[in-house]
Order: sequence, then C-alpha cells, then structure tokens
Amino acid sequence: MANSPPGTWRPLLCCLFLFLFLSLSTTALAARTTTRRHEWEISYQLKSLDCVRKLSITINGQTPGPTILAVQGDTIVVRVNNSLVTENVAIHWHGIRQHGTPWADGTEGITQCPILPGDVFTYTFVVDRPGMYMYHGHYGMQRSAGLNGLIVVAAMPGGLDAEPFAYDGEHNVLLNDWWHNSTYEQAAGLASVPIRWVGEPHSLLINGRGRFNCSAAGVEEGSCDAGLPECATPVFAVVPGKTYRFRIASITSLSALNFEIEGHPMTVVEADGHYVKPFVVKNLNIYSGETYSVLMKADQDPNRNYWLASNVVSRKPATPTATAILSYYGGHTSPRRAPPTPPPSGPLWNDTMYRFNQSVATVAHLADVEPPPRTADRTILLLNTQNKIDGHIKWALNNVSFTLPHTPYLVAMKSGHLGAYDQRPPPETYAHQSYDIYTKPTNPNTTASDGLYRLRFGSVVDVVLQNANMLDDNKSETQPWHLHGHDFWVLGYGIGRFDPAVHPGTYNLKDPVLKNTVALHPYGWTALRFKADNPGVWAFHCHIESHFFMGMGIVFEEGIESVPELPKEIMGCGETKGAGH
Ligand SMILES: *[C@@H]1O[C@H](CO)[C@@H](O)[C@H](O)[C@H]1NC(C)=O
Ligand SMILES: *[C@@H]1O[C@H](CO)[C@@H](O)[C@H](O)[C@H]1NC(C)=O
Ligand SMILES: *[C@@H]1O[C@H](CO)[C@@H](O)[C@H](O)[C@H]1NC(C)=O
Ligand SMILES: *[C@@H]1O[C@H](CO)[C@@H](O)[C@H](O)[C@H]1NC(C)=O
Ligand SMILES: *[C@@H]1O[C@H](CO)[C@@H](O)[C@H](O)[C@H]1NC(C)=O
Ligand SMILES: *[C@@H]1O[C@H](CO)[C@@H](O)[C@H](O)[C@H]1NC(C)=O
Ligand SMILES: *[C@@H]1O[C@H](CO)[C@@H](O)[C@H](O)[C@H]1NC(C)=O
Ligand SMILES: *[C@@H]1O[C@H](CO)[C@@H](O)[C@H](O)[C@H]1NC(C)=O
Ligand SMILES: [Cu+2]
Repeated sequence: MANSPPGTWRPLLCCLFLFLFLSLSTTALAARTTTRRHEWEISYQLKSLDCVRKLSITINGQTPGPTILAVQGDTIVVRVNNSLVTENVAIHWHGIRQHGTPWADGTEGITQCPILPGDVFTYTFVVDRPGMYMYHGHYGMQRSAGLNGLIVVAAMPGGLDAEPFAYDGEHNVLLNDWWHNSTYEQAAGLASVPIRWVGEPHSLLINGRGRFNCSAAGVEEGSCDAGLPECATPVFAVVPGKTYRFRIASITSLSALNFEIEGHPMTVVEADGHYVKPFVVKNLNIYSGETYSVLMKADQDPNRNYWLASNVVSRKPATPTATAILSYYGGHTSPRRAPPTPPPSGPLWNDTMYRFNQSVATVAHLADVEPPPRTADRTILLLNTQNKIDGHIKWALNNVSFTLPHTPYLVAMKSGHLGAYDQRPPPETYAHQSYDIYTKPTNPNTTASDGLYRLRFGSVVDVVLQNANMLDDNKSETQPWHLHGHDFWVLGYGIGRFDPAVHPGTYNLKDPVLKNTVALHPYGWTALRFKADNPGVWAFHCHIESHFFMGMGIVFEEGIESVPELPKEIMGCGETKGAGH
C-alpha cells in the first residue's frame, strides 16, 4: 500500500472494502443461503386480466409474473430472454439495494443499456433483508403493460431480522391499475400537443385480476368475456381464529389506493421491508411503489364471506372498486359466493389529512429502530412543478425536467464518456422564500436536462420534496417518490411551504421509519435522509409511470470510483456501441 502512487490507494481501498463486503455477505451466510435461479422469457401475449382482451407483456406467459420466493441472504439469478421481438426491455428489482451489484438495478439509461430483442441478460443480486419487494419493467412504460411481480424474502430463521410479531399464515396481495389502451398509445398521447392524458384506469386489479363491465360503452364486440377464469374474483381463504399476515404491494401506474378487508381491522407491522410500530387501521392507504404487511385476525362469523376491496384515493375516482373475497374454511357458504353486503367504498378520496395522518403514524418498531445521523452534510430542496416545453406538458424538479441519456450513466462515468450527459449539475434549491406553491407557475416554461447530482461517498444527504400547484387552478397531486439503491429515513411531513429555518427542528430523529418509497402529499413537503454509501448511479423519481415519463425524476451518483469493472453485457448502446453486444 505504501508503495502505491498517491491518489490510487483510496479507490483501491474502496474496492477492497466492496470486495470484503461482498465476500462477507456471501461467505458468512454461505452455510445457510441458497442461489435461486430463474429462467424468464418475456413476450407479448393476449391477456384478459379484467375480462377485456389486451396485448400484455408476460413472463413465461404470466402477468403478473412469477413471485420470487427467497430467504434473506439468498442470491437471486434471473436469466431474462427478451422475446418481445420488436422491443427492448429492462427489469428493476424494486426495494433491493444492490450493494456491490449496481449494474443489476435494471434501470435502462441509468445502470444498463436495454436488453435487445432476441438477447439474453442475466441479473444476479443478493436479497440481504427480509420483506416484500417487487420487480417491474424500467424501460419506457413497460411496467404498465403488465411486466411486474412480487419478491417475498423471508427472514433468516433465528436471525437478527426475525419478525417482532407472530402469525399463523400469510397471503400476498399485489394491487394494480389497468388500462385497455396500449402503453404506446399512452406514451404518444403524453408526448402530444395538446396532451392526451392517460386518464383514470379502466380497472383496478388484485393479484392481476379485475372485472370490467362487458356491457359498458366502448367495449369492442367479442373482446370482453366475464366468464373467463383469468378474470375470476380471487379468493383468500382463512382458518377461523387464526392470525394472518397480508403482504400488500402497489405497483400502480397512476393511482393511489386504499385497501380494506371488510369487517377486519388490520394492524400495520411492516413497510418497505422494515418493521413499524404497530398501529391499527380500518383501511390502508398505499401509494405506487410501497409495500406493507398487516396482521388480521380471522375472528368474524365464518358462515359468510367478506370483501377485500381496493379503491382509488387522492384523484377523483372514475374506476369501479376492485374486489376479492375473504372466505373462512369450514364456514357454511361457498368460497366464491359474493358477500351479502356492498363492497367497501373506502374513505373520501379527497380527505388528504386522513392519508397524511397514516404517513405520520408510520414510525420504526421499537425493536427495529436505527437512528439516523443527527445532521446532514448536504441538503437538496426539490420543488415539484408541472411545466411546459414547447407546449408539451412536463414535470420538473427545481425547474429542470429530467430526460434519460442514451448512454447509461454508470457506463458513461466508468468509461469517461463525459459527452454522454449534461455535465452541469442540476440546482440544489429553488426560490423557497418567494415561490408561491398555491398558484400556477407564472411562467410554465422549463428546460430539459440529463444532468445528475454527484454525492460525496459516505456523506449524509437530506432531500426535501416540496409539492406545489399544477398548471390547473387549485390542483396539487400526491407524488410517490422512490429511491433506488438505498432506504431513507422519513424525517417529517408537512402541509404547506417548507421553511428550512423552522421545519428541520420538528424532524423525527428518534424513531423514523426507513423506506424506499414515500408520499409527497398535495401542497405538502416530505423530508428524507440517507447515507450515500452504495457505490453506483441511482434513480430517484416519482413512481407514477407517466410522471417519470414526463420528466419527474433525478439521478444520484456516489462512489463511482469504487465500482469494480462493469459487466460487458450492460453496454452496447449510445457511446458504448461496439462494447458488449
Ligand atoms: C429465447 O426464447 C426463445 C423462444 O422460446 C428461444 O427460441 C431462444 O432459443 C431463447 N434464447 C436463448 C438464448 O435462450
Ligand atoms: C384510449 O382508447 C380510447 C378508445 O379507443 C380512446 O378514446 C382514448 O382516446 C384512448 N386514450 C388515450 C390516452 O390514448
Ligand atoms: C354495466 O353497464 C351497463 C350499460 O351501461 C349497465 O346497464 C349495467 O348496470 C352495468 N352493470 C354493472 C354491474 O355495473
Ligand atoms: C371531496 O369531493 C367531493 C366529491 O367527490 C365533494 O363533494 C367534496 O366537497 C370534496 N371535499 C373537499 C374537502 O374538497
Ligand atoms: C389527523 O390527526 C389529527 C391529530 O391527531 C387529528 O386531530 C385529526 O382529526 C386527524 N384527521 C383525520 C382526517 O383523520
Ligand atoms: C413559453 O414558450 C413558448 C414557446 O414554446 C412561448 O411561445 C411562450 O411565449 C413562452 N412563455 C413565456 C411566459 O415565456
Ligand atoms: C424556469 O426556466 C425557464 C426557462 O429557463 C424560465 O423561463 C422560467 O422563468 C423558470 N421558472 C422558474 C420558476 O424559475
Ligand atoms: C381556488 O381556491 C381559492 C381559495 O379556496 C378560491 O378563492 C379560488 O376561487 C379558487 N380558484 C378557482 C379557479 O377555483
Ligand atoms: Cu408524480
């Protein structure tokens, strides 16, 4: 080491640490962990998820795709064969931090080139923490076309992360929204002047099933069949007297949802893979990209069925309630019989404080408190606005609308292709003292950029998201923000203008929950803190598919110098043509 030329040992040391970390996390647990291999063929197929036939992206013929089951510490290997014929693909492992494998995050344009039609790409990564996670397409709007599914990681038996609660059985619930329009039509509509907004979903899905009204207007003759088993109402069976863990995830493209099990209060015990201080809800608000576990006691009359219901909140609903059935084993009723009552309609869609209160109530479990650093090294204030570029409607952060570069940052930065993206860093703040968050932007024009935020490796970063009025009068929407490569502490929420001189004093530094996705409420602010300790390039974006498409995201880089040599397979596009493929 002493003989190393100055300046080179530091990155070497980082590599060494990374190597040690990787080998520790694989060897120390090696005795008990498993490598789980999956072979996936991605193809378009005609599916009738809500009884209406639609061209959908499937994995081995299924949408949602197969659930990946694993135990904490396992290595997951997914060999993806792109049989979409005329379309690229990339798959993101939502909530998996990819320590030591930043090239496996699956974000096209950020961590990898897209997988070309006919090509095969293998994702290999470790699931180092128990919890419920998801995977989904991260190229164009493919997530909305059906490319999504669940990852369920069980706690290592007797390990440090064992659950601080008990249950007898479990069920998985994947919530989604669904349109009959193709994602190409939606994308073209979003990019048009005037915009053709995607509109409210045609259906809501529970575990990939919904029910569209085949007699309703606009259904093409012969394309809707209410009798298909594919769209039969899902049934969740329970044994009387037992306690169930429902793992609930939302992969919606647009909708904020509310989820309820009729007549059965739920105790929230986990969020985004972290145990939370238990609290009881009649129904649960869940935003796109979030996961929760709730405990439910099967203690009601077993001789009737109950609804599981999902409703749109936060936007004026124009989509029928999604339903499934809760049925007791041994009860005197058929498991498929519709419950005798109408399905729950959820709370008032525009009761922002009701949802805000749930956000505030979600704090770390006493047994799982990981206190955040007391202070941050850097604070980035991000104003969320709706804007225009040449008449096209966009979203912007601090007046910059995000575009993806043609060469993935990870590849460009490691190989010194400085021309591949805008070298000017985006703004750290906005005119927070004078900007009126309650009125439309006075000048809606903005500019696009693919510049990124470079973070000092190991530093502590605060991000405060500030919501504002959109281009329409008196309108501000909930934005679910998702960070790749990390969990962040949720330090606080507010409604109104964030004041950097006042609000940091109200932060919860005692028991904040760690999450990877968080709501920014209408006209509100949300404050987050994370450690820039994962070498790589990571997206931070609104999880509403069309909002990200319209520029609602940023990118962080940290510790790029200690990322080891990249696999060739992630290259082959933009300025790296000739490499890889
Ligand atoms: C991908 O799947 C197609 C269709 O099943 C098959 O013909 C092809 O051989 C597969 N490619 C690879 C590299 O496995
Ligand atoms: C979706 O399809 C319907 C029926 O064809 C059409 O009227 C509507 O404009 C489409 N929406 C978008 C956003 O393309
Ligand atoms: C389905 O749509 C038809 C036509 O609009 C309507 O008459 C009927 O009541 C609807 N059925 C349900 C269950 O909503
Ligand atoms: C909420 O929306 C309903 C209509 O869906 C409306 O009648 C009510 O006034 C709204 N409440 C608030 C507080 O805006
Ligand atoms: C939210 O919580 C506050 C403080 O606990 C309470 O006063 C208020 O009634 C709650 N609002 C709603 C809509 O639940
Ligand atoms: C915004 O940009 C458009 C051109 O795209 C231009 O016509 C308009 O004058 C600009 N608005 C302002 C307030 O500068
Ligand atoms: C945003 O940027 C545009 C174009 O550079 C400019 O015209 C506009 O005034 C800016 N808006 C704000 C709120 O800073
Ligand atoms: C917006 O809300 C304010 C305050 O509630 C009200 O005075 C104003 O008339 C509203 N504007 C529109 C266009 O609805
Ligand atoms: Cu958004």
